[in-house]
Amino acid sequence: MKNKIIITGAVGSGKTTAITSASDTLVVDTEAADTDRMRGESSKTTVAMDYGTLNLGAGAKMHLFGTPGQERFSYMWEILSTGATGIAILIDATSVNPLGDLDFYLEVFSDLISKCGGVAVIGITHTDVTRNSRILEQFNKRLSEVRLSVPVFEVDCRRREDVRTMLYSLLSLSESDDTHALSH
Ligand SMILES: Nc1nc2c(ncn2[C@@H]2O[C@H](COP(=O)(O)OP(=O)(O)OP(=O)(O)O)[C@@H](O)[C@H]2O)c(=O)[nH]1
Ligand SMILES: [Mg+2]
Repeated sequence: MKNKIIITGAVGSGKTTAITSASDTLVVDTEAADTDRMRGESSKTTVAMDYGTLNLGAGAKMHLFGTPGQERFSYMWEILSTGATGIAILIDATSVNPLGDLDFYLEVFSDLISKCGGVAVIGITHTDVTRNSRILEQFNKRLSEVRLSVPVFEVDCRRREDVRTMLYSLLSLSESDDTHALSH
C-alpha cells in the first residue's frame, strides 16, 4: 500500500481523535468501553485499529492507521506496521513522564522508523492543559541526544489543521529523501 502512515502513542494521547479530525473519509474505528480506564476525559479505547484517509490530490491518498494504546492489544502494533511508509508518534504532555513515553515509543518502533528511512514525526498533544512550557525544548534535546532528526510539533488532535500540518510534514520528509519516497 502506498502512503501508509502509522499513528501510535499511549492510551489517551489522541490517536483516534487525530484521525477523526484529519480524515477526508468516514473513519473506521474499533472503540470499546474502557473498563479499566484511568483517564477522565474519554470512556472509550481503541481495541484493534482506527483507519482514515487524507486526500493528497490527483487521486493520491495517505492512509492513516491508528494503533490501540493499551499494551494488552500490542500484538496489533506489529500487524498494523507491516508495509508502513511513515510514522507519527503522539505523546500526551500531561502524562506522568512524557520523555519516558517518547523513549518507549522510539524503542518499540525503532525498526519501523529505520525501515521508513526516518519518515517520522512526533506530536505533543494536550499542551493546552499542561503547565510544562518547556516540553518542546525538552523533546528536541532528547532527540538530539539519541541522534534522531525527527520534527516535533505541538498538536491539538481536535484541530484538523494541527493534525494535517503534522501529517504533511511526513510527506515533505519522504520527498526530501528520494530513496525512501512515500510513494514507493
Ligand atoms: N485538551 C486536549 N484534549 C485532547 C487533545 N488531544 C486529544 N484530546 C482528548 O483526549 C481524549 C482521548 O483521546 P483519544 O483520541 O480517544 O485517545 P487515543 O490515543 O485514541 O486512546 P486509546 O485508543 O485508548 O489508545 C479525548 O477526549 C480527546 O478529545 C489535546 O491536544 N488537548
Ligand atoms: Mg483510540
